[in-house]
Amino acid sequence: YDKPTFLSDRNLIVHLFEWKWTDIAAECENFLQNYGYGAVQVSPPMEHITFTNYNNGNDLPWWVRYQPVSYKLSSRSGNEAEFTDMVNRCNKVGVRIIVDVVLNHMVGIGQKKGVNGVGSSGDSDFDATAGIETFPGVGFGAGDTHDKECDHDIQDSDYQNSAYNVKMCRLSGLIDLNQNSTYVQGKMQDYLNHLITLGVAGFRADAGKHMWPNDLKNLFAGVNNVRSDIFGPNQRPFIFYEVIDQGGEAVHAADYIEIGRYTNFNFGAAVSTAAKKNSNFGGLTKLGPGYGYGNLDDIYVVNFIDNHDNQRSIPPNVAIYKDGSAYKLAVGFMLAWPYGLPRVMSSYYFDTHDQGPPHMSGPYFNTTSPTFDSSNQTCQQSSGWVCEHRWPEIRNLAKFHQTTTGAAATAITSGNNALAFARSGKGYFALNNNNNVNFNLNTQTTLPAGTYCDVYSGELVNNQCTGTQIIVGSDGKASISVLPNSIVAIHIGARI
Ligand code: ARE
Ligand code: CA
Repeated sequence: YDKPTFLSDRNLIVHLFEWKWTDIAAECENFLQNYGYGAVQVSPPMEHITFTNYNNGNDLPWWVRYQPVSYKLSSRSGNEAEFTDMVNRCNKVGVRIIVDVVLNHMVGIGQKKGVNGVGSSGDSDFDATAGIETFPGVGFGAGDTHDKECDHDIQDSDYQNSAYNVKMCRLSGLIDLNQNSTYVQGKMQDYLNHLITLGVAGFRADAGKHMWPNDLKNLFAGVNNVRSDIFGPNQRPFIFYEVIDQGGEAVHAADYIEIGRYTNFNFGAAVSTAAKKNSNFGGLTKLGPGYGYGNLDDIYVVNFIDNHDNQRSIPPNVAIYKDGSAYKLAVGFMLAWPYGLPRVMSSYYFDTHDQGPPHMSGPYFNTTSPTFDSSNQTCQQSSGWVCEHRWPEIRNLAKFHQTTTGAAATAITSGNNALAFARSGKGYFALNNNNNVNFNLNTQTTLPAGTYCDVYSGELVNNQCTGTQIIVGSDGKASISVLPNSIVAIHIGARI
């Protein structure tokens, strides 16, 4: 389950948070396939709760997507026909779909609206039916939950003291399902197999920390192989679990590595601390297994700088799109340094925690599409979408990531708030996190002689560099000067 079911030189996920299926299909065709993005993590596709009166009827929070009403493929992102078309069109251009599956729970206690589909209306938003726990769309009732074991919320102290409570009690009021029951497993297997039949490549298991690894093992053992006509024979789905483990807690990410990968929150924390100048970036040249708590072997981790939850913390303890160059340095390093499977976050602009994606007015809050600037392929801010994955520095480092697949990090130079390394024979990367001084290198790049385009300050267009040029001599050496708070990155795919 830990082997990505992606094209072999596209080991990179982009999380198109809250995007519509129709927009993702177009994005695979028009953009992602050209920049080495191998898979899209999509928002949960199942039927979810909906409100008509949230924020005076002006918005629908993004987190309704994490409150399943049924496993029908009908959500704010689109319907089943649109979902199917997206999977087909993305697969056709070699971009896989990873589905965020919410298996830990159903809705928040007392929040049952939406039972007739996302477009339904009528009930008051927080209806007074607390305790009613029937989900006819799936066939779940109170007996399929953990009510008997724990009918209250997980307490903050439980995270330190009780793995049992973390798994058996309610995560912020969400009705907790019993994944140990073969009946419950069967319903979930039907859902997962339906997605596999449609051609998806794998899953992000939401709230993985709140389910027992052994139950998950049995649950996924009953899930089919991914489609052989797309992925080849006998391939298991790729699975990673959302397990937040930064040390000092009762549940450990290491408990999940037999059954897939885990979301490595330690990586984004370490890189963000350096990017925000609270530690020496030069020290990150050791980032990998053994570097601080929780950074397990390469094949077990999905790494990322920020995700849709922690980018909303106040203040975020990780770098996010609002941090400008610090964020570009953090994501740039992630894409250049060979450790784990990276995931790029792609957001919409937000001011408040709950704010939903760009949308039309109620009652349906239909999500509106990103629009693009034809001169530089970025998303127009006026459309409300940030599209970090299209930022020139990030997309070109995504391409660097693709071009350097499999090449070891060598010729490592660690400076004061600066670092540089080669990706043997394929690329060279240098980062300067100082405010005032350049980072000057006269270094072995391991690259063949030639004129290379720095893909951070520009790119290769019509056989010319739109940014800085770097000359590599016949001895493989080059003089490189990295400006403050910047990067120089060259690779064999962007050479004149
Ligand atoms: C919403 C409302 C709540 C309400 C609830 C039920 O905000 O006020 O009680 O509905 O009615 C998301 C949102 C939640 C939202 C939920 C359901 O973030 O605000 O609740 O959807 O709509 C823990 C978990 C981790 C989880 C994070 C958020 O371990 O699994 O909390 N992350 C995933 C998703 C979220 C999603 C859910 C799970 C639920 O990525 O987007 O919630 O499906 C320490 C611990 C962590 C802990 C963290 C925060 O770091 O180590 O384990 O994470 O604190 O508590
Ligand atoms: Ca649970």
